[in-house]
Amino acid sequence: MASITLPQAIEVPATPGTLKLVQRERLMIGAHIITAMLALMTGIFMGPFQTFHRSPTFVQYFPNIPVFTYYYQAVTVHGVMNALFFTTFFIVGFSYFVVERSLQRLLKSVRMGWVAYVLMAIGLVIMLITILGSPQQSAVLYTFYPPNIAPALFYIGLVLLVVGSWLAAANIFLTYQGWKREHPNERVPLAVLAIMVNFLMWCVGTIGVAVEILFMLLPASLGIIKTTDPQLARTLFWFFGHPLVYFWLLPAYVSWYTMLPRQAGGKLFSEPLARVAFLMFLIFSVPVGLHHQFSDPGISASSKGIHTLLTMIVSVPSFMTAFNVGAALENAARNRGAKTLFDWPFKQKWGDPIVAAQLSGMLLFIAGGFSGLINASSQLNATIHNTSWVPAHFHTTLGGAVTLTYISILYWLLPAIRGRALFSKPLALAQVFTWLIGMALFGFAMGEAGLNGAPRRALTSQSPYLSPAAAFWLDVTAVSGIILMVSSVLLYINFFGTLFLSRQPAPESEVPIETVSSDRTSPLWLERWGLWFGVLGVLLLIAYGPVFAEVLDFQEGWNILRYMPTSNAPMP
Ligand code: HEM
Ligand SMILES: [Cu+2]
Repeated sequence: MASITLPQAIEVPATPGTLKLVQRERLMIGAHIITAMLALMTGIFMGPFQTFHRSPTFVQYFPNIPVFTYYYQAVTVHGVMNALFFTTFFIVGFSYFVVERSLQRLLKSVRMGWVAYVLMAIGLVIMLITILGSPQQSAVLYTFYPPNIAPALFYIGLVLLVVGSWLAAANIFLTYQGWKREHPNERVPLAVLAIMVNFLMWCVGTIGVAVEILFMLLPASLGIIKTTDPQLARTLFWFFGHPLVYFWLLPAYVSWYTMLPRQAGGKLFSEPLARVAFLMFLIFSVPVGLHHQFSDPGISASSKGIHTLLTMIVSVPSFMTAFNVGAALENAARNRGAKTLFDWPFKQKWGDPIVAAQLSGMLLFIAGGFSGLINASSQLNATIHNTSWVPAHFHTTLGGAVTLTYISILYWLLPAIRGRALFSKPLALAQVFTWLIGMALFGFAMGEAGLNGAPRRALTSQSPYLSPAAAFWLDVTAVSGIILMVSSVLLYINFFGTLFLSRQPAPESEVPIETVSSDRTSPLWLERWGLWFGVLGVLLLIAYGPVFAEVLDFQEGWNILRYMPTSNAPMP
């Protein structure tokens, strides 16, 4: 396993004498990561206040909690900025870094990289202006399907984000293709295989949302069409919505599989197994969207059953990951002197924020993953559907595992790009543990509230029918909100501190990225993308063919002219 040490700038040996260009690369990755963190800052700023507004006791004692007055505006800003903009910017920047570093070559086109960035950034600005400028009209939430219709600019912001991400994907594919041409008989490094899988899956999944926006939402918003079909729109949205969650997760897996073993001082158990896991994500994470629509009428139970089955299958590569990465961590602990059956989790580098953040993320992911299996089974889903159990689930997965892993990446990538050491390691450690405790409490309390009937997406402090048990757990959630607020402040002290105040040079540490695959045993056909696309196509046909036949309602003629959208989100 070769590795490269990181000087002030990213030097890509394959292109000697182009340091200026290389500097520009560094700028580009930096621009993505910094923009991502600014989007997250706007988004998580809302989070604690949402927990306060949902807590009956909190509102009783502090009736005039500041920050926002219209609840759905806050939830929209929070969801859109965190789940759509922060993630996409971070993933694109990190993926560029991984691909360039692993393949030892520059991106195919720096110019295309900037065009993509600018499109996404304009999308971000348009989106923020729209949500802040017209809170009632644009509070359609990050799931934005009809009947609520937002101002056209909301959708244009989204289109720019998606088109930008497609350009980024094309850039990555072309870079890979260039490498493959020069190395036809080599296995691509695992991290790059995973990034390829992630963007291929993203390109397929985003077709759903592109069709929804271009043919339904945008024309409705502009008044070109007067009616819409929420069922069809929801189906198109969730065709995209589940690949979306894996789009967030796979970069975290890249870190767990290809960086954490070395950071923790161990060795990955099996690289071929990891490759198979990523390919399983490619083919199984798209044909499962109906698990978000178990309560939807107009879709047959058999289709829902097929999607349940496929969802259970897509949990298999996650179990494979738990085993593979778990074994790597055990190996790391044995190297550090762990002897007994159960002491290896304690013998990890818990004092290193980069390792601790990922381990904490994994702990949260265990809870989040299992709660996901409950969501995914059609019958159990009925008990938790649209309750606060659901945000509990995705704050331990997305807000916990994924976000903490991105933060761990930030803690080495930002210094590498800025050329200055992380502002404060102890603060970083405190941030990681407060986030772990805060999200664990948030997950538990919101989950309990949900089981006791608290709805999600509701100003529960005002609801007359809240059970005492639900009210209690929502109060506990507000406590988790305070802890998470502290953690967020620590995060941004370190972020801005590293950018502006840190004076130490970045450590000449190794960036944890492999440059050649150490794997000599995986079959090369694992990289036959045409084959995997074929398999995915067949699965999609089986899983979605009947669904679209149902929602498009061919029996009564092609009927999508059923519903008059109201133009406003619900009023407070
Ligand atoms: C400071 C930490 C955070 C707190 C206290 C927090 C709090 C909340 C609360 C209370 C809700 C529920 C709103 C409702 O259903 O009425 C919510 C929703 C949500 N949160 Fe967070 N959150 C935090 C961080 C994050 C992060 C880091 C992400 C993603 C990267 C995230 C993504 C979401 C999403 C996607 C929703 C759903 C919005 C919707 O239902 O439309 N949150 N959050
Ligand atoms: Cu899903």
